[in-house]
Amino acid sequence: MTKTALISGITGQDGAYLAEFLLKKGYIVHGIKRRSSLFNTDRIDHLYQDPHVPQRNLILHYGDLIDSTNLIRTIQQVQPDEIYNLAAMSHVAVSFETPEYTANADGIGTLRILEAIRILGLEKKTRFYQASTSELYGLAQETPQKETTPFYPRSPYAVAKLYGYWITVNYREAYGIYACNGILFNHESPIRGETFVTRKITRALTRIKLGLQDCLYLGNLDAKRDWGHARDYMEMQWLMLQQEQAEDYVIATGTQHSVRDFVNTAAEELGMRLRWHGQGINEVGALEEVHAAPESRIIIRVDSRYFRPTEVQALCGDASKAREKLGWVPKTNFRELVSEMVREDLKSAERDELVKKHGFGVYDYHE
Ligand code: NDP
Ligand code: GDR
Repeated sequence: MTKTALISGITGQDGAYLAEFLLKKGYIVHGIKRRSSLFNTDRIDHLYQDPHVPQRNLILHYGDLIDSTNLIRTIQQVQPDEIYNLAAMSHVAVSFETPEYTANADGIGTLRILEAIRILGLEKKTRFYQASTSELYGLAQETPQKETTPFYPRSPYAVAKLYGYWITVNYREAYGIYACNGILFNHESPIRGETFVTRKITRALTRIKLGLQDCLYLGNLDAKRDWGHARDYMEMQWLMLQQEQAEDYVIATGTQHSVRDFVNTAAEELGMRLRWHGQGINEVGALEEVHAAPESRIIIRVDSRYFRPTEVQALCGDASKAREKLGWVPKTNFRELVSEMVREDLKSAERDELVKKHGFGVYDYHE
């Protein structure tokens, strides 16, 4: 029987990969997208189907996690077998500037969907996936972090997600809803948002290489993360909803790299040789690119505006439970991830280079 899934956050990185994955599995996929003054469906344009086509298997609905009536109506219309709650204000640094909105969308937004399931009497029909995060561990109490590691959130984003995590557990226990938390560690891809550090690096270095940008400004170069490929993590989200019992799982690669390692690996992929000046997060560090220019020049600077009031210094996950119970292992290693991101950003930088060569403006926006 054909299954129906509803994805909130379908226009985001994970939403796009998950929609593609579920469509390949034969699902009818519904997605919630926000109204925006510009088209915001770039990441799913290759899956898009004209609304005038009668038998569509990808259907988009306008909506917002801060609008309960909209969520209830959409869920009532769709009657989904599975809901994947991926929508969130997902940028940790921005959450310090918009803490109330973040709490509303990321915390209470989760409750709104769970309540909609209850109000509509779908507790036995609809399975629920919550996009939880390694940021819950924050000031990590043990390394590597697993399902039983205590939480210590370090940002308004992480605190909002903590509420989302526990309300999911609570609705599972209180009302018997099949509801799971995937505690996912950082996962990246060529369609990662441009202001997350990995994409910011691959995008900037490729543009610097082609002379489209002068300098990349970064914050804490010593932060360490467990970076995986987003594509590898999507099957897990689905698998979690196909088990007999709803449970929570950590998804991670188990390897850790610093922001500095990421920069070095991306530069190597581009054949750029970097010389580092300065150490640590409190100094103004500068890098010199000694390959492309006749004289060496500074191409990366540390800018304290990218430091966070409270930082998560290091995270590394232990996904043994997912491996043992769900048979999951990540397919892409760190080097392959960086290489793919660099390759894709180089292609788009080359397109911009061509545009510039023909006399049109190419603009850069530093957040
Ligand atoms: P993105 O930021 O790429 O996508 C977020 C999505 O949520 C976008 O579609 C965005 O819409 C939508 N959205 C934001 N606010 C609202 C709102 N109020 N109502 C409805 N939709 C909204 O995030 P990712 O794809 O990377 O992450 C997916 C989820 O997984 C998020 O919940 C994130 O917090 C979580 N997560 C991500 C990890 C990662 O490393 N990527 C790791 C662990 C958890 P729009 O396109 O209009 O902005
Ligand atoms: P994170 O990802 O906060 O882990 O959240 P991000 O890429 O933003 O930061 C990772 C680390 O890099 C440091 N950093 C910088 N970060 C950004 N964005 N920009 C910079 O210039 C910069 N310089 C250094 C940060 O301080 C941090 O330590 C991501 C999001 O996808 C969340 O939604 C998700 O829950 C977690 O991953 C797991």
